[in-house]
Amino acid sequence: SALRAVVTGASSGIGAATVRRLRAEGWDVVAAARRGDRLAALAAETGAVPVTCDVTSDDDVARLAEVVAAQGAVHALVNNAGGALGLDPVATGSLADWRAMYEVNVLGALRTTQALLPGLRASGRGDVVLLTSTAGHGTYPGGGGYVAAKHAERTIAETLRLELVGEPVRVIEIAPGMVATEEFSLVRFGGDAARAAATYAGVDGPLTADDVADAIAWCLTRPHHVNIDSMVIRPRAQASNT
Ligand code: NJP
Repeated sequence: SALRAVVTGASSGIGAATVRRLRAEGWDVVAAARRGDRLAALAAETGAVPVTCDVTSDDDVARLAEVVAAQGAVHALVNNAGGALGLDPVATGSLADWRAMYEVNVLGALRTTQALLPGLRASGRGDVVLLTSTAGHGTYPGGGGYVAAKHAERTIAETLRLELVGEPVRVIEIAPGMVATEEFSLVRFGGDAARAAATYAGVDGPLTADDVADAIAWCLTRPHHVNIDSMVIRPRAQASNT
């Protein structure tokens, strides 16, 4: 029978590309995010099972775990829900923005991982993927709470991997640089996707969501004794951690 993956933040960007890629490779996929209309369209297109779920909600994540358990064995959780909600200097950054970034990037990934881990262990072939960032491998002025949250998420990945040694669950960190998604255009270009695309058009452009989905799928399809601990993927032109 097919392997089954759960992808959070599946309604756009890297998450949606990962759902498409895994479906194309024959996986059963549960696609989770808050925007139900987007999930319904993705489900109609790909055959993924849509679950409306805010990863900052205990109830929503518990329900997600119930839906997944009802589907059968689970083999991969892709913790992709996240993003930068405000980029400000440390001196003036809003505590509300920092809190929100920790809620989704750090505690959201933690909550979802805790909820799905029993199923991933029980299947005998589990993977936990965490989408961090090049921002989690350094820092930059103005990166603020996003940098801090991605460092925290990365540390969770490192620690969990050590804690799971001897168990049939791998932990894989994927750290992309600039990716041409809605988040990217919103944070860098005030939501002007056309200007974002024009600025980065050509060979020195940002990664595409498909580039990152390829990397995720590659890590997931290595023989299960091979753990790709951490993969940093940047566009060639990106020299810094921004
Ligand atoms: O962004 P975007 P990306 N509960 O905005 C969902 C990291 N990254 O694909 O809930 C559940 O297209 C949201 O769905 P919805 C980044 O930090 C990116 O670029 O319906 N889901 C949407 O599907 C993030 O961890 C870049 O609004 C929640 C998805 O998250 C990951 O890549 C660079 C949610 C975000 O999709 C995917 O981001 C980098 C919640 N509470 C790292 N809140 C980059 N783009 O340049 C949000 O280094 N979502």
